[in-house]
Amino acid sequence: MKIITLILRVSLSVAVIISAPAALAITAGQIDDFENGSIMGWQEGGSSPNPPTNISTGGPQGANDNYLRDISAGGAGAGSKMVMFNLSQWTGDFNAAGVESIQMWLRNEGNSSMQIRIALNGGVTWFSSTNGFSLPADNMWRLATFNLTANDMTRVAGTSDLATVLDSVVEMRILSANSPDFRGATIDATLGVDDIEAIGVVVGPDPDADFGVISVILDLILDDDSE
Ligand SMILES: [Ca+2]
Ligand SMILES: [Ca+2]
Ligand SMILES: [Ca+2]
Repeated sequence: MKIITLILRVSLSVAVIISAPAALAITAGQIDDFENGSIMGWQEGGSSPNPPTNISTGGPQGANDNYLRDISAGGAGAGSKMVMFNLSQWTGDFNAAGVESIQMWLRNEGNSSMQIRIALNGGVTWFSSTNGFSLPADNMWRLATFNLTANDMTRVAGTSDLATVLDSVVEMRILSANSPDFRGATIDATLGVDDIEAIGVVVGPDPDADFGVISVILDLILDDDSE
C-alpha cells in the first residue's frame, strides 16, 4: 500500500514537472492586455499592502481599456519598492521562442519620476535593462521597448551569460531603478502598465509554398478547361 502511494506520488510529481513548462512557456507575440480583468500573474510578495491591481478603464486606448496599476509606498517594509514579478507566462526559453524584445505601454501616475527596467532571472543569475526607460511624472502613456541583446542587458547577480539565462527564464520583473538592478527603488510612486508584448522574429510567408498552392489551383483549373 505504501509502495503504491509512493509510486502515485512520484508519477504525479513527474507529470507536474513535465507539463508545467509547456503550459507556461513564453511565445512570441503574446500580450498581457489585462482585458480579462485579472492581474495576469503579476504580483509581489504575499505581505505587500499594495500589490498590482487591474484597473478597468483609462489604459492607452482610453475608455474601457483595462490596465495594471502598481503602487509603491517608499519608506520601509513590504510594498515600499517599485517592483512586481511574474512566474508564469513570462518564463521559459526565450531563445527557442524567438523573443527579441519586450514592449509595453507605461504611465507614471504619481509624483516621482521613474526609470523603468525589466529584469530576468535564470535561477541564480539576474540580468537587468542596461538603460532605464525614463518615465516623467506627467500621467502620459508611453510605449517602451526593452531589447534583450547583450548590450541592452547587464548582469547584476550570478555568473551565467545572457544566452544561458534566456534559455531558461524562471522569473521576469518590471521595476524602477536608477541603475541596472533586479530590486526596485524605494520610492513613493504609482505605475500603470498595459499591453506587455513579447516581440519575436518576423517570419513572413514562404513564397515557394504560396507558389506551390497557386500551381495546384492552376493545374486544377487547366484540367477543368481541357475536359
Ligand atoms: Ca488593456
Ligand atoms: Ca476592457
Ligand atoms: Ca506595489
